[in-house]
Amino acid sequence: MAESEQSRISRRDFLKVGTAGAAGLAGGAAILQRAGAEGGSVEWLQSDRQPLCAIPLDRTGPVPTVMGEVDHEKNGFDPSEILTDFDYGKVTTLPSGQTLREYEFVAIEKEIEVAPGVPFPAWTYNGRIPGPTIRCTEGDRIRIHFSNGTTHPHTIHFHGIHPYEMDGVPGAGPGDIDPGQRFTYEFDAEPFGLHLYHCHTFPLAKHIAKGLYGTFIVDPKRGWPAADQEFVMVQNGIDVDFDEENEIYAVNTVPFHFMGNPIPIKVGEKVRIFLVNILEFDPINSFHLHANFFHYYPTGTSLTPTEFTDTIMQAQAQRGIVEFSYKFPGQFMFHAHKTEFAELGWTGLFDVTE
Ligand SMILES: [Cu+2]
Repeated sequence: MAESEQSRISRRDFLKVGTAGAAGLAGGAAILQRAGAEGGSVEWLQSDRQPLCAIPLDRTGPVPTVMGEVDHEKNGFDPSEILTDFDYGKVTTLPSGQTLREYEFVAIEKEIEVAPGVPFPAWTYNGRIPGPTIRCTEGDRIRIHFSNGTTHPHTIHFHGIHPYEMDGVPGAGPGDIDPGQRFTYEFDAEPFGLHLYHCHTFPLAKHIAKGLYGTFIVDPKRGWPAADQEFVMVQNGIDVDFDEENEIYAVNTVPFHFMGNPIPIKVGEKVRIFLVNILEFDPINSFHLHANFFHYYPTGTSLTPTEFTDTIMQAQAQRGIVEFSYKFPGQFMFHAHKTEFAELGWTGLFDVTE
């Protein structure tokens, strides 16, 4: 093994710490144990390469989880609120009768507490990861006033159908939007479905991994079939120590958030999840629902599901609509069935009650 490889602490070393102990770690990760608040063992995964990377894990329950909560208020967003935080923009009507939705987007450099005690120097749209969930109807005119308040060039590249100069890539239209500059992206929302947007400045992986992405929902003209609850879940990960591997995985950024904060639903309610995968550095992600099956609509571009299953996978930028209802009450897990990701944060619970 090359010296440089020996001195690296991979995410797999993080995983090993919890099972085999620290003795065999090549990279110098240390495990510190102390008594947990409720008598259990708490492990602090600590890398001596990046001293800030210490994640307190509680393995006393049936599944590992993070101890404590991040400061959602200071972060400026809460993963639970992102579930239902649909942004319909400032709505007016154009002379043609077309609905116009306007949004203000600002790229902001901001430190985000991605896990308790773990700061991450993020690049964000409007101070949050993921950025605002844009929600509109097929055929609406979308106008995004974008300001770059950071020290690096950025863009917004939307998935969807739009003119070349609105594609948000270097060389097209205004290309990179430089620090302090402003540009308005404008296009008609099509096709209906579940889409996303992200920065497309190079190096692309870095600009995405730092946090510049969000969900873009285009409702069909006649709407979706009725649902009792709708949730946005953005599958992502955080490369805490900048080694181009993720150390933690999540939906809506904070690992294990929905273990400590289960999502309440009722038996028989129809639940719709807008599920997006923006995970950088890993080729695939996946979603598995416990004790249930769901209908899956890839990209949300058809009202007819392609699958009735309990597990789907998504490559980066793939997304789809997941619909189900629960037959029995209980606390049911949902998680990546890439189980390594599940144990590094991509695990949550639905709290299903009568
Ligand atoms: Cu960027």
